[in-house]
Amino acid sequence: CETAYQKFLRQHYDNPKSNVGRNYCNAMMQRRELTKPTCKDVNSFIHEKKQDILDVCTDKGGKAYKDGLRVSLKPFSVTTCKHKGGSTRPPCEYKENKSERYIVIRCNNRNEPVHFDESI
Ligand code: T3P
Repeated sequence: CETAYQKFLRQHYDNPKSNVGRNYCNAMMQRRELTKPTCKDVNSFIHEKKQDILDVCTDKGGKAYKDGLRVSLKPFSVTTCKHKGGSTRPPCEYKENKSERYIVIRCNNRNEPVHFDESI
């Protein structure tokens, strides 16, 4: 079954950024199974190398932030998808915002990311 780290990758890792047609968020949220049974409200995809994301869990690429979270030392390319509102049942309509931001994540005791908290 899916580990917390595998779930993090499914939900938040997309490098290089997938070519999925007109509406990146509508396609990716469906493809990564974030629209069942209801539309996930907010979800971010990171367009950086897997090792660079892992490094945020260590001193190499990250540092301690509040509440046991970690923040990246450099800005990452991130697309955040936000549900447009209306019905929370599929089909889900998202707007996208792509920018360079510091990512805030939680890591497990094996220094793997398991939760995306926010980008700042
Ligand atoms: P998860 O813990 O499965 O990674 O905070 C609730 C969820 O919203 C959490 O899911 C992460 C997600 N989220 C983003 O992906 N990007 C954001 O910028 C914010 C604020 C939340």
